[in-house]
Amino acid sequence: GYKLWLQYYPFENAEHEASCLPYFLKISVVGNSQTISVIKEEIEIAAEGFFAKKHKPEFQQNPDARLWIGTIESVPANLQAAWKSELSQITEEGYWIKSQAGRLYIIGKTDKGLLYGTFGFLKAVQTRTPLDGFEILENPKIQLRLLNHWDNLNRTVERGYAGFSIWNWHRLPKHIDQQYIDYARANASIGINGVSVTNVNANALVLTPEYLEKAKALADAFRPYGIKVYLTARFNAPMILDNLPTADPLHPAVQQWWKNKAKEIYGYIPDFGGFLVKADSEGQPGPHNYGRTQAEGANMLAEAVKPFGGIVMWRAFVYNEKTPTDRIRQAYDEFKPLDGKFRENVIVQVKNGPLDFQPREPFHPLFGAMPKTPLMMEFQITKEYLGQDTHWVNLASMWREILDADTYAEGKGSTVSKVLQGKVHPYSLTGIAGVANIGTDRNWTGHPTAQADWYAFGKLAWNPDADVDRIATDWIKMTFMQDQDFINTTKGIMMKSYPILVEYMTPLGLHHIMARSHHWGPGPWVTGGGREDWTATYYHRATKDSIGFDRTAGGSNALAQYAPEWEKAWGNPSTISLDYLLWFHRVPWDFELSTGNTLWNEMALRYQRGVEGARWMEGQWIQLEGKIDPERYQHIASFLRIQVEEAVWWRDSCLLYFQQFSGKPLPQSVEKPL
Ligand code: GCW
Repeated sequence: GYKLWLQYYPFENAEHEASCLPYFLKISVVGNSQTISVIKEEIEIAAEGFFAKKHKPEFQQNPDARLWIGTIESVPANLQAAWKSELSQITEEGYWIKSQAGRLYIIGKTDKGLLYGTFGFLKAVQTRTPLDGFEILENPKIQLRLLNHWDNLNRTVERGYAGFSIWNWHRLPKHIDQQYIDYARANASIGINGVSVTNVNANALVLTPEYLEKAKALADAFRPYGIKVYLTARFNAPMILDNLPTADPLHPAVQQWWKNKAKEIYGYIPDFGGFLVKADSEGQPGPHNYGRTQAEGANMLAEAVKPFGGIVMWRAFVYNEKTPTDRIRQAYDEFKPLDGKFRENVIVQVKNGPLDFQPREPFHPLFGAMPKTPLMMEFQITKEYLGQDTHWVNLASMWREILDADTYAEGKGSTVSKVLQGKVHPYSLTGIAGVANIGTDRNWTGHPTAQADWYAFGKLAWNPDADVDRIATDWIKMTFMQDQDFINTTKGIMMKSYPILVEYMTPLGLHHIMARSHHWGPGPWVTGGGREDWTATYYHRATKDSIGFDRTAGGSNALAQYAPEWEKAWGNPSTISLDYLLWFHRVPWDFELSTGNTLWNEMALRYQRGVEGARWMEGQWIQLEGKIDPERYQHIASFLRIQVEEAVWWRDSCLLYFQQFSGKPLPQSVEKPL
């Protein structure tokens, strides 16, 4: 599994192989840069796989080559004129692949576009798309497409389930591990153009010369692949590193410290991307410590990196457990009034939902609510709350739901996807970040199928409107094989996996009923421990009569943070989508739902359905034995066994626990708890 989706399997069909071969024999790549070298290398790696080492590509400057790769200005004059309209549509990182008179042209505005175009071409070959007549124009719809690593300098990974951090700080800067290069190739192949390499729970040490030298080595290794390095900034770094008495963002000495620091960083990394900041949340220092706003904090850092073209990604995951206000409304309450107060090189990074990467949350109400402040998405690719390393769940399905959600900000159709693209409100910066699921495990992601989440993340960051069914098909073909049965069965599992997981973990809008601190497995009984909001009872509030969190006007009124259309749709427990019922409402156990079942029965039936779904997934996979290599087959099969057991564990413990309140028997079709 180390090769991810870049397996470049040999052709299964001799005829198809013969039709592709000419494009690999004589290739013309115009230009000369590190990125151009990387393009040639990748074609060589791919050809070695496709043609089982039988043919080696030859690169020569030859306008008659069957595969021609070059930037717009190097396109021959006669074609320039004929292709004027298409060429003018290619944006900075975009590309156009055009088949003409038996030749294939990969054209970009920049070398980076050519690199993406090359991967686009190789993907077509990997998915066995006929090349004769092939044409595609691709421009990214989002500018900043980032992985966020929550990696600590001691190589532990916060919420990482795939081993340790791949950054070996001890061996850096002198040793550049092959894994960094393969990581960069994988990222470039899906259009990721930035990585924040350190945890948002930040260690100021990364800003010292010793570590900047190491970060520079990573940046140098990633640059040819079009990937910029970003660092997390600990807000009180001036105090920690240089004994300043304060980190007040309005204090001139603090401002000067950050300006100097930015200059120092750019001395090491001239194209440093900027800072990612978690402030005033879960023990992290921030502007609140000095009575300042999030905007004042962000702007100070923005001023520091501005002269060098850097940006600040300021996280909206800000809440204070000591305030009695419903935790999920705090970020909106705090950021909404600051709309328009951020510098132009600040983008606010918002999690997909208002709580914390739960299996299912409604979209974050800040999306659509900040017309004058660019917002970017933060998805979690690592599955902190979704079974961690052993559960198979296709996260793209969840992301699709969020991206398609309508904010109604500028009328119907103002989807989260459009907000992110700056199409609802004109944003000067656009971005999507994903918390990486990568570690030192030989297959990178722990669960072999979690590679699909990394892959799909990149694809959706490039085009948030992309079809996730198609993404899954491509991933399966490139990662495993072309066999139609295998594709159908595997894709069937993937496309159903998300609703199945939600049903056995948190049906009907239940949330944060996981075990304490590690967040693995059920824990609806969790209480105490000094943090009320980290207890399950804070969220589900089960009593003998009812269950759920009232977020309507009669309760915390978090519902009012959404558009009136949603207030209407979600405001009534009889008509709200059952997916969000207990997120917004407190509902009596014998309340009759639109399904005709009482709340209690529906809950029990959904947990049961979730378990049956997990068993179905295992049953489907088992049929594929012998189709792929035994290693990956077995790995997934044994994880599915764990997934089924844990689905039963979730069902039984949640139902037994909640039954103490409901006092009702389980419906007949629900298995008796073990
Ligand atoms: O999801 C929660 C995690 C924390 C994390 C925090 C955050 C990095 O439990 O481990 O800290 O969110 O997003 O800041």
